[in-house]
Amino acid sequence: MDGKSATGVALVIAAACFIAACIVAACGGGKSVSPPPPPLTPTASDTPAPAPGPVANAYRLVQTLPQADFDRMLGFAAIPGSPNEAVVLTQGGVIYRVALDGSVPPAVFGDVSGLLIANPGSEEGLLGLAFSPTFAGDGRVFVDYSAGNPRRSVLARFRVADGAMDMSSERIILEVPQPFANHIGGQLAFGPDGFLYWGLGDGGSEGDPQQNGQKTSTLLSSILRLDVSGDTYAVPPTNPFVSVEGARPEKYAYGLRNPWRFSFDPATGDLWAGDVGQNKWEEIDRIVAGGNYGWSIMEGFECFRTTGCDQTGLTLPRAAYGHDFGCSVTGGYVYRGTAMPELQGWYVYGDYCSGMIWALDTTTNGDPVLLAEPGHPITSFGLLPDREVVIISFDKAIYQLERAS
Ligand SMILES: [Ca+2]
Repeated sequence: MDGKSATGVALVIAAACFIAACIVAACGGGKSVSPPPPPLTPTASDTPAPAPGPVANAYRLVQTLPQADFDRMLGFAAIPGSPNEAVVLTQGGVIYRVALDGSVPPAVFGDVSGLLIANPGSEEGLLGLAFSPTFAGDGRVFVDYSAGNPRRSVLARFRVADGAMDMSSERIILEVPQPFANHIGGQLAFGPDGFLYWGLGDGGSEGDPQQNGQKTSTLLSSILRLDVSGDTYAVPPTNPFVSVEGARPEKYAYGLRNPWRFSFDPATGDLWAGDVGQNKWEEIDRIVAGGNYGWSIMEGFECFRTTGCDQTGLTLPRAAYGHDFGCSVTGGYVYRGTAMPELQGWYVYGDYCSGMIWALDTTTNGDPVLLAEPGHPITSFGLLPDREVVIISFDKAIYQLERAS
């Protein structure tokens, strides 16, 4: 997809269908919800923020790492122990190794394209990667990809040797059937507890037809937490559902529609996710153990079900925005860099369809602040070794935020 062509509204919506979990929502719809929409930031309180924070619309994006100009980039990870190197993920399955100072040309780090489902849907492919927290010792890297026959999400481990993934070293850790080709999830991240967190959407189609959102018996609609320090995986005994009859013990949190991108605050270890909405609301959630984030009873702060909207036990979003501001949230990172101190402790995120970028203060209940609206189709965010944030886009470029004046 040529990002430059994606400036028209129709093309932006069409582009959204490549990755956005609101694909069916954007192109189909038909659901109606009777209650009036809540305000865009219903969690806003009258408590003033203790710090000045960012000034609205005072930022711009500048391209960085221009050597990373690959088709369909959707992930970025600094290589542990290599302060000048990162990997860039492409949906088609090739993972590139990139020198941050541009001193050497990019090289192929790994290639799972031959493992992917034939004729993948627009949301399928290589979708996530995480380096082992003990990478220097074990050389392990974990990836999520979409496989076929039957359609499924695969969590696999590879060994890195001589600067690249040994593709013959694949070890399948866990596979999850995917009934449809959308709402795949795919994010992988290690928490400060050393466990691997894996995001999975509701199984797809539209409106949660299998009602996976509220099932504790499925691995879908969840963020899983796995101990992958051994040869395969084990369930951490402290996982919240290990003692719940009929529940999958791998689940860490659920009621998520498509937690496409999530991350841990590098300072506090808190887990923040962007959960992609259906027809109306995109949400930011602070994920806690055992949390039920409401889908498909709720979409954002609003009832999605027209009957039986029992909100007992549900955790509502930290923030939500309506589809007049986008159509598919891309979760980012809590800023812990130094270049923009006013953003310290603010969660930076964006929208794939509108290209808008916001930040919200993780220490208050204040309103999100619009940082910039450059219009790029943002697929992911990443962290440089110095914790500065990069923004990954389907227009074949990587960007960084900077103050416009
Ligand atoms: Ca929710």
